Amino acid sequence: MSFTLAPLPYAHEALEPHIDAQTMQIHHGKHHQAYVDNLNKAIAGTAHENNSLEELIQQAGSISAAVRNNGGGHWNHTFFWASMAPHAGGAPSGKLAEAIDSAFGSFDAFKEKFSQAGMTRFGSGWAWLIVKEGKLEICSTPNQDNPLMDVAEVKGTPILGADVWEHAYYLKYQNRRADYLSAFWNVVNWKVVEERMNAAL
Ligand code: MN3
Repeated sequence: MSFTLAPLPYAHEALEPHIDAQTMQIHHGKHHQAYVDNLNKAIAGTAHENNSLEELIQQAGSISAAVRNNGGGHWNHTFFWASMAPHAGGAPSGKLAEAIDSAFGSFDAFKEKFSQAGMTRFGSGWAWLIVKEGKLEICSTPNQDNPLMDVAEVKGTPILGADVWEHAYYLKYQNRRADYLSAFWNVVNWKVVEERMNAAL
């Protein structure tokens, strides 16, 4: 089986001014496309050729670095695009808002802790909100790893992820990762995050 890159669920410029169109074009059309192409190359003719993406991710510790990095890259970015939307952001509501308050004290405290996870991830990686044993937790991963991987330090089901690789923000924010992470809150699709939480519980 070979993997393909799905189109973005919105226009490249749809997340302006928070995430600029050129960053979206390069991030989706070049970076994500490269993960898909390199994943296909890495599994071609191997025992993993017929694995689903989830199957590959779950055995990240025992597959090649090329499959781990590019399979993770494909999964993480597909998840990331769907985590954002135009005219989104603001604060979550309903059951998700209650779960966030109960796990972190308040929405503001949650945002601070999540941003902190992104800020303190040295080099390239991801910040995550996950469901772990029925509760919400925040963690981060290096490179293109994610909390579904057998190698993850903190394992759980991701419901929100922020890409903190420089390629995700450098054109608009240069080295200001904190500014990018604070703009991210304007485009989070809380409806999707809540659906993921409900599915994981
Ligand atoms: Mn990226």
